[in-house]
Amino acid sequence: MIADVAELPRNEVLAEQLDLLADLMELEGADGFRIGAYRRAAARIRETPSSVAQLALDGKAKQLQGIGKTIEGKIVEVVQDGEMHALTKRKASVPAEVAVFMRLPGLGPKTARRIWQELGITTVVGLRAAAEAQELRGHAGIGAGTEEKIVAALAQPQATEGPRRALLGTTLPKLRAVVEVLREHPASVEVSLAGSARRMRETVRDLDIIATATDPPALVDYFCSLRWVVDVAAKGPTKATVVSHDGSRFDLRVVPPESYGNLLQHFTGSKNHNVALREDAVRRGYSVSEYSVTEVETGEEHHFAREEDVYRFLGYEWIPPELREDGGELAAARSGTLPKLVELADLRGDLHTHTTWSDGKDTLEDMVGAAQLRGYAYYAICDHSQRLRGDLLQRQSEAIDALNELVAPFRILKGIEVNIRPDGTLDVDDADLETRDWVVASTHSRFDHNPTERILSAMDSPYVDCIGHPTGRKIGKRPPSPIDLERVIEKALETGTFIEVNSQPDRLDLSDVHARAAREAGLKVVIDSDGHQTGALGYVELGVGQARRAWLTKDDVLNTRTWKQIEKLRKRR
Ligand code: DGT
Ligand code: CA
Ligand code: CA
Ligand code: ZN
Repeated sequence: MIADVAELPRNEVLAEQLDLLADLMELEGADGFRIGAYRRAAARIRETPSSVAQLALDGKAKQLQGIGKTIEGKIVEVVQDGEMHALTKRKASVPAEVAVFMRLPGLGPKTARRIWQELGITTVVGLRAAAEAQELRGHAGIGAGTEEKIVAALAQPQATEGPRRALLGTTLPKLRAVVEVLREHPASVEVSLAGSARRMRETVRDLDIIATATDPPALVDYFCSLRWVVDVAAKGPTKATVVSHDGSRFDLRVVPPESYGNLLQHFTGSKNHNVALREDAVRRGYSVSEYSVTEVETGEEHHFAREEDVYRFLGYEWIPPELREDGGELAAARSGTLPKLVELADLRGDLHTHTTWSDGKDTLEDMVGAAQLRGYAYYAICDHSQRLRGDLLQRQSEAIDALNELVAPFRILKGIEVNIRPDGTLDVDDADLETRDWVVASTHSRFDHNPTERILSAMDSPYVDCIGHPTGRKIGKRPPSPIDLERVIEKALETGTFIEVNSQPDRLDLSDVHARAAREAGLKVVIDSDGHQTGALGYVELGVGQARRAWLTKDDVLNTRTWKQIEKLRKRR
């Protein structure tokens, strides 16, 4: 029998299992080729927009690049038997926490394996004790320096967490997969994400889930026994904290249904929002706790099953989670003046994307197909200028013309992403720029060299429509270049240039704070994916999240309009 699509394991779940299999094989010392193959398959599955489990059942998963017969077979096992047998076998032979060792600073799979096999250490607690007693140095190829790093890393309360704050874009799919799995459990009633991920913060520390259940301990047990859990850091009858094999920490709280609204409100935060809400409540004679709102005078307690009712009772409109940062949202919600925030479905097209004509991973045809599936009306191909020298730009235009005939009325725009050189000039001449429907200009080198002046000078070009990733930051890797945002916004308004919110998970550039400044100055922004593969077009959800955190409405975002309207709004060429 073919299972219903809704019951099939999600792509993220399949990818996690293949990654865990690769981790465990690496720890066992298996050969590198198969490990690499599993990791590549996991990456491919994450990028695939349709259900890979369904494709595998239909015998079509092998058509995906990087997935062969063997891996397709493993996916079918997950669907039909509820487990991947090779993974079950390895989980029985490799102690679960050893997978955590290999993520500690200075340790890779080889050393992790030697710690386990040569020293017989199989738990994080055991590793910490050995490192503190200086029993590791001189063994398993570990020197004093590495041992000290292990001590330092494990001394932190969240030692096994991996990088301190993970990117929202990589975490959100996992969190949603967990929420989905918990919803399927018979004891669960309501399950919601909470915390910083619900607020769409660009990075998150730990992942918060709130649930109600007919049998709370059963749901907590189930949560702790999920396949990818390598460590249960804390567990009680109504809550637990677990660590996944990739180091993410998940907090689950199961709460009484009658207080679900109170608790969801509390655990969504932010802390600053909650503090301000409570202070405001105190002034009005109420005391707000995780579980209830109490009238101070009478001592009467109010519990709310719905979050909307917590806000309403306290005299506010319901506040979208993205706004809950104590940035004026409480006052606006009290006076009924919250903005109507832009939504993902408002976007009518993507104005910054790549193909295999430059460094994209998917072809023009595939990218356009994926854009059509998203329901867009227009779509700009903005391949990198340095990859379109000679007659290539002209040849790409011809390819776009030909495809446009087939997809009309869908409109493929001939865009380009040009480089802003260190001296502020563009690396494409005006005659070529004139042939483009949409020009994105970006800094890709020497980020600290006159970043503001270079952007201002690019905006002077009559052909530049939009500035790409204005600060050039890579979250956790490269700091934003110190641009003078005020001058950039002013010049954008003066020249009729737009600025993007680049939705790549590690860019989100403009950031929420910068986008809010743009809005306050009256500048419209473009939310685009900068997608280099079909699976990346969905990143605009993250850009929309930042835009909502920046209080942006539909009107503040240029590409909520038709292409015709955009042509009227942009600078004259
Ligand atoms: P994160 O995990 O650092 O990315 O950020 P959050 O916001 O998810 O923070 P987390 O997980 O520590 O706590 C979840 C929510 O619980 C937080 O947003 C608000 C609430 N909360 C936590 N600690 C406090 C507190 O000390 N006071 C108040 N009023 N609320 C708190
Ligand atoms: Ca959190
Ligand atoms: Ca938490
Ligand atoms: Zn790009």
